[in-house]
Amino acid sequence: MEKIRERIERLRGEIRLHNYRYYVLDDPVISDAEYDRLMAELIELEAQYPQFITADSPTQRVGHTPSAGFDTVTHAQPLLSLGNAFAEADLIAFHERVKRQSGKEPSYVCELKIDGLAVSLDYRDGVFVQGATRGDGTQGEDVTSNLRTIRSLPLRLNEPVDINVRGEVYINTNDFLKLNEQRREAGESLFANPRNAAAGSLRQLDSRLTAARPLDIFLYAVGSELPQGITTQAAALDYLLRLGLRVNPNYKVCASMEEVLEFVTYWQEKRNTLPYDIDGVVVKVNELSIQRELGATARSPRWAIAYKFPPEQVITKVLNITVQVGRTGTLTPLAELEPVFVDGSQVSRATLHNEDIVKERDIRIGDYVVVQKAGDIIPEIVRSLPERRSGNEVTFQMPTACPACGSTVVRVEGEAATRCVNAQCPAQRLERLIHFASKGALDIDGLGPAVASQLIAAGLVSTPVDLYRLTKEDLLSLERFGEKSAQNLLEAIEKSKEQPLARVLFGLGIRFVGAEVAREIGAAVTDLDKLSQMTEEELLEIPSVGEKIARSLRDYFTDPDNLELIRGLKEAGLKLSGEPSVVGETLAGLTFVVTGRLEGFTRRGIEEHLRSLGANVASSVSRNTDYVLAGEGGGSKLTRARELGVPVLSLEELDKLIEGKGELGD
Ligand code: 3BD
Repeated sequence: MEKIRERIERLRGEIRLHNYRYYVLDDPVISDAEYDRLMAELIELEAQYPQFITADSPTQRVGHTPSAGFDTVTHAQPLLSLGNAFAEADLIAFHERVKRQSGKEPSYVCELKIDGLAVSLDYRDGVFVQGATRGDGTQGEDVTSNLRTIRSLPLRLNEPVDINVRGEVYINTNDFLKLNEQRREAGESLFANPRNAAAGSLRQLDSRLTAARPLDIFLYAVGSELPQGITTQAAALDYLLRLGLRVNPNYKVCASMEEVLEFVTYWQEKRNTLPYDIDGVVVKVNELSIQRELGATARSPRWAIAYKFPPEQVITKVLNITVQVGRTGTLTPLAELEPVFVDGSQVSRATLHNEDIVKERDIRIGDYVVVQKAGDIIPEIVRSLPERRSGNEVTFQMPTACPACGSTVVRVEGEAATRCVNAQCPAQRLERLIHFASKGALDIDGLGPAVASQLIAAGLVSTPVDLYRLTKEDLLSLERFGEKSAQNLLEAIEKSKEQPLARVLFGLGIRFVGAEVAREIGAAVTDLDKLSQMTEEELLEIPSVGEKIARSLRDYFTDPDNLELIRGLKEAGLKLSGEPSVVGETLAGLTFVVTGRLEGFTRRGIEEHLRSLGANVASSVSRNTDYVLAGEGGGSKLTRARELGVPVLSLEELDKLIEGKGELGD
């Protein structure tokens, strides 16, 4: 018996070593077949002698029962954020600040910024015991079983230490393409990019599914006390590697800021040669003593900064320019593109905004164009390449009739938008319904674009009022609806009757009445009937309501169809009354400073929005500031934020932050 236990131990030791050689050092010393034989023998022995199975055995990577949800884990040491640099000047300013605050001339370690998901791993006596997602930095989700399936994550380290390490879970570009190909064949939805695929995989409740996903990991930091004698970040990375953890080899110790800038420029150009996505470079003060002197703000260390690469620009061809009809009837030209990968996801269409922009940028059907992603998500055409024209390109003409209903379109003098003014236009009806049910409006779960089209196509719904007359039989007559999904949708519709006036008002989709303005109106006016009878002068007294909005509201409430709609909603039992704006908790305890122009918001509007989510809004940047929300033209506040290492967010990043807090996950 003792012999068998020894044999098992030996096999485990060998397999661990080969895992390390293969997954961590990328330098295997035996063939796959030999490895498989060792593994097969271990599996066999453990099957015969289950009393010898231990959790850190290389056979024990996959759990068995899917869990109901993830437990919350409070990180012993919070996972900090990183301040951002977008230009060389930001890195130089960072360097100056480091020198000034520490009185020393540090060296730096540059690391590639892996575009994955930050995780925290705990080892006790060298055995992997728990792993969690970063979450909000303070609390994350316990994804231990899923992390255990990652082959390059050692279940036992080379030394029996107690340690917390941080790293990034990601998926290789090639593995991502293969995974999506498999999903396409299986008729499953595709992941937009490797990052989303990694996030979706790590958050599977059934770790057997995770095990089938090609997740990988790089470690870059120690969250617990480091052993004596390790005095630099470079030595810490070396230590991680010695323990058996996977460290990205492309880091560099730089003696000066010039070398840092060289590293950044080099990888900005060479990022496409890597087998995984990176979105920048993390620059860290190398000397731990200087790191300690500099310390951290509430959110991020003063000794590190993330340089974010500028958006990737890719050339592709405009196959066609089509026109989409929005909910207010606006006709938006859309470029249909030859599909290309930009910053890790496939792009096949880009908005051209309006007629003038198409003219200004001289974008023609058949043109080669430069595409980039604006604010991370929405692809945009930067310019056309007239030098590549063949002469067969076709200039775009805004149609004179609505492509959805055929009625004449109008363009008001001084406005960029061309609009279909037929309120009965089916395309508008659909968009209005989608908008009515959307998250910021009535928030009807399960009523997205696909279901909305189904309802309209089946003739069951034409205006939002019809939603409240839907029966279970109606829904069951639709494809893909079962007993359960029908019941859920009816319940979601019923629940939406409780939504306050502001949301209903926003949901009506009145021109120029965005979520912010609707909130202001909802706080000032007690019910919709009253609002519908207010004169332009009275409307102008509401905060945020200027002449343009007042006129739009008047126009809306003069239209008999709209009055009919409102009557219908009232009869259906919607609350339709105002209530003092409710303060949410999503951003509770966080202090924001706003600077620059933020598209679609007035300064007051955005501040209100932040406050409504529980945030404090301050007027100047200090050590107490958690985030600076910056639009175009932010000046001294931005500089100050960078000096203090306060993270700077764009509107898109704010949305992501809110989403991340509202519902953890991808
Ligand atoms: C990487 C913080 C410090 C230990 C704080 C200096 C913000 C994601 O490759 N070092 C890296 C990478 C990320 C890092 C640190 N080094 N923090 C690092 C990092 N080589 N990606 N991150 N993170 C990790 C984050 N994640 C989600 C939401 C907000 N912040």
